[in-house]
Amino acid sequence: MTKRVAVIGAGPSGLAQLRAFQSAAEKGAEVPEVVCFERQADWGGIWNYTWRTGTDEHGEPVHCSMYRYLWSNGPKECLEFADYTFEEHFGRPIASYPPRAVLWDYIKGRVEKAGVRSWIRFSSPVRWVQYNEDKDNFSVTVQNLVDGHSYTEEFDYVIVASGHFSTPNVPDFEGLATFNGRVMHAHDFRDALEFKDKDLLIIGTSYSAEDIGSQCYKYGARSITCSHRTAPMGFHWPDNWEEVPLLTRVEKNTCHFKDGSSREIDAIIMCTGYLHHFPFLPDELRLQTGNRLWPLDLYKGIFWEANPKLMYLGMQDQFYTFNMFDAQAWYARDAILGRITLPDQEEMVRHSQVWRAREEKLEDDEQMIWFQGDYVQDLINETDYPSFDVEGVNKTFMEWEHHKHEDIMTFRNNAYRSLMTGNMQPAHHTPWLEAMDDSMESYLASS
Ligand code: FAD
Ligand code: NA7
Repeated sequence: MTKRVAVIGAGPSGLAQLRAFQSAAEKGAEVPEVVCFERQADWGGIWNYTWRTGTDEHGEPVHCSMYRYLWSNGPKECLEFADYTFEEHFGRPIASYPPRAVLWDYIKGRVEKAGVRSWIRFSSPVRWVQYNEDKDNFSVTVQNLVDGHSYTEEFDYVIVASGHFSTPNVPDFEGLATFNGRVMHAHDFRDALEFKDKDLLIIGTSYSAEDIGSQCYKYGARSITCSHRTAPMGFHWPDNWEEVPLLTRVEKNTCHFKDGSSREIDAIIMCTGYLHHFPFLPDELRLQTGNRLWPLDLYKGIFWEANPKLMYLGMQDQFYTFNMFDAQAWYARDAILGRITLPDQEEMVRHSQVWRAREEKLEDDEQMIWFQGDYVQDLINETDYPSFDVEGVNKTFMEWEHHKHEDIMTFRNNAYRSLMTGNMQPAHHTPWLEAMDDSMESYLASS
């Protein structure tokens, strides 16, 4: 009987899985029936923008954490698909830090070409997954949001590709209930113009803090104060930007910090990260981890060690994104097709511990990038995913880091060489700080 594979989520990771199976089928392999369940009405995961926050029209939590005017936070040359280049999609080289709409279009282009949309059931959140010991398979319970009907089907394999930057981690701070202004998490941030002429407090020091702060600066915030728990970001910030220690207490509009200083603040945005949240998985199948490069319990960063018929894609913290999800999806596919034999559980655990021990010694972003590059290389060595210059991608990431430290407000004006086509990409027609229109038409216009 034909095997069945359930893929949960049609974001970049889930779509990578569909493309992996389709590409094997195209080359003549017999592939299982693949059914992808997607909660949203369209594909692209977090890149599928909505103005909505909170709950959607069906009462489901809104998945989108992206916002207007979001431009890629790393060079597109580092995330390029090895089997579908930007030049193939856009017909020519384009600048290196595309806005969200351009990247969404690129993600969609590959899977439209592959013709896998019919494999996806949209508006279909997975509600529960249960392993059936007697049949060695899974029961997957899904709700069709359009007609409200719930149903259960059996699958031989389940691949969790539901993302982990959607359920906000929201700490509490003393006195917040007295604050006379907007308090929100990055997940609900949509438009920097809301904060024009405001004194803004941002809590956190990672990508969301850096980028949301930069957006608000670009669109006219009066001042930006960034509060850190561990260490400041340390970039060369504009004059109206300051880094302070952790918020300790709020009294109406006065925010007090750990060093005894205080500021008058109009709005607070918590850029405090996200939770790995899988309400559809029972304890024995559920990954429990923080946002890190090597979560435990996943052999090769993919296979649930206690039951490797359950797989996870994209659950790591990410420097590498789209092409890492591809590397994982091709590997998962080959395990399902029997082209790769997995070791026993003891060996899987031992293997993961070796990678974790290495991860724990990493001291800075550069080391973390080389680590994740090694991981991607390790995966692509064993499949027919088109081999690409991982070392070259690492070096492009190094340039990116260097450009950010040179000037955090101009790093997006740089251009890089595609590691897939070898072609140098053009600089964008307008410096990022002056480019207010984030539409695809504007980005692709020649001047
Ligand atoms: P997602 O994109 O989150 O997709 C998961 C999908 O699963 C969603 O469509 C969701 O609806 C679906 N789903 C969830 N639960 C269920 C369920 N129970 N049943 C059915 N479907 C479900 N990466 C970059 O490379 N460059 C960037 O510039 C960049 N910027 C980012 C900015 C922000 C604000 C955030 C939050 C992330 C950014 N990322 C960026 C990282 C981003 O996470 C990845 O690019 C990528 O979207 C991850 O893909 P994914 O498929 O794993 O997860
Ligand atoms: P990250 O990268 O997981 O970073 C979370 C940040 O939140 C980090 O600076 C943490 O500081 C900080 N944090 C977490 N909890 C607290 C509390 N309680 N108090 C103060 N600060 C806290 O999440 P991001 O949203 O920035 O990035 C996620 C993805 O979105 C990323 O891949 C980008 O592509 C876009 P810490 O250093 O741990 O002290």
